Amino acid sequence: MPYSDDAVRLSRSEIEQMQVQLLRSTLERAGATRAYRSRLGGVSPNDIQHPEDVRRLPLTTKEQLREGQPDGFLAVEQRDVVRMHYSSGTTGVATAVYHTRGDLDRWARCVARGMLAAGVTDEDVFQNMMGYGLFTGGLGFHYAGELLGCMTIPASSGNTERQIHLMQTFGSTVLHIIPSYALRVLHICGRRGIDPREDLRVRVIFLGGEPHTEELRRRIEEGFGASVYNCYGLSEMCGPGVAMDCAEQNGLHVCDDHYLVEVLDPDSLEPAEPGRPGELVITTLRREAMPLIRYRTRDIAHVIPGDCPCGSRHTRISRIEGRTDDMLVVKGVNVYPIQIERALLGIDEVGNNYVITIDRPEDLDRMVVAVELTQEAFSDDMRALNALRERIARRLHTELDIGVEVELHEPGALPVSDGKAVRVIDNRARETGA
Ligand code: DLL
Repeated sequence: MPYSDDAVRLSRSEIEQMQVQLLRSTLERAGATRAYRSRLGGVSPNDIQHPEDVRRLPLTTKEQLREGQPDGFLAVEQRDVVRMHYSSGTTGVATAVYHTRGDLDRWARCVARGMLAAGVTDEDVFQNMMGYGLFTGGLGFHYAGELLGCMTIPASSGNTERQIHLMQTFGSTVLHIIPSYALRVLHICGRRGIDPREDLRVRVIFLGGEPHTEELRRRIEEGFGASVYNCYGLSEMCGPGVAMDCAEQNGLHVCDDHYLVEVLDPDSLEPAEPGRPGELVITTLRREAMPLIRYRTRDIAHVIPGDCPCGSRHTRISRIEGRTDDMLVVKGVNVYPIQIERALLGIDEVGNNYVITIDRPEDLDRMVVAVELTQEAFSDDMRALNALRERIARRLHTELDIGVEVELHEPGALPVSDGKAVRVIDNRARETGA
């Protein structure tokens, strides 16, 4: 029997009824932990009559999670824990997250739901190119691939030559990969004279783990000749699988039967106006080992109103539009790195890698954007290169409203990482000794 998932057929009211029941049991489980015992403000499970009653509960921050380490948030006996992951510390603070056997099973089902929606079946060869280990990206998709009956290749990240060899030898049809690494693979294919559209069999790619723009998604689709689906998640929840694109590729469906998502104005902490961006705040609904209530993700997105043509009534969110903590203030202006990517990738001559460096020589902020060009655009013609540099600088100026220095590089010249890309180097704190 092919794998199926009935939860995608739930009506909105069935989802909400389910959320109320699940929220009540989450409250009960969380109330037994050291971290939440005295923090729930006397709200009892019976006070929850509607999913919106979650707002009566306190928020949980990354700092609290850190203070509660290693086991303040643990809601089961340690013998019931079968796995621990450690968050990558995108913001410099790593925290342990625990899972029971049931948690792992539900996690695999969340990811499998998104893979199924993208048309993955047991006929597929699934090459999982995300790091295995403490990072949740690899193992998070691994068991979902197996659940669907795919021939699952635990390739992990890195060793690009071998990755390409695996794709060629086993005819991989589905990939899971970090966006910046997908660009790297395309680059190496180009250098080796391999045309992924002709020479590989990849038809579906799941991207996740780091912010990326629609422009970047399109480049990867074109490069591989495959459909690319976005997958969002974070270690504090399960990892990948909190929300994933469906076949419509017009927003990510949250697994509403596992996660209750709110979008809050990060300043007032009140619900953002419908359709307006705000911070994603997530409550786990079924997690046994480590229930989290109203966890502030710092990720910014908006809820997409209206029904999705795919038929699922699970909440749809936009791609992540930034993080509350990745905003840079340069020359007194707020700049989000993703704005820079959007502007750069809208220029045909710009290749697939870029690095933003900010420093403060003589007490004045300076932002330098180093950009790789495409093979076709890179040449010895200094006049043409200067004109291109000016065009890119003007485009960035229009987008950001500040002057930016642009450096042009040949394809493959800028540093790459097998894991999450390091796009921003801010030297200012170091220079001022702050
Ligand atoms: O990156 C989990 C994951 C792995 C998700 C693989 C999807 C695929 P962390 O290392 O804890 O977990 O980092 C979580 O990464 O809060 C976002 O800021 C960012 N992030 C994850 N997925 C996306 C995405 C994993 N699709 C942090 N788009 C999150 C934008 C993403 N940002």
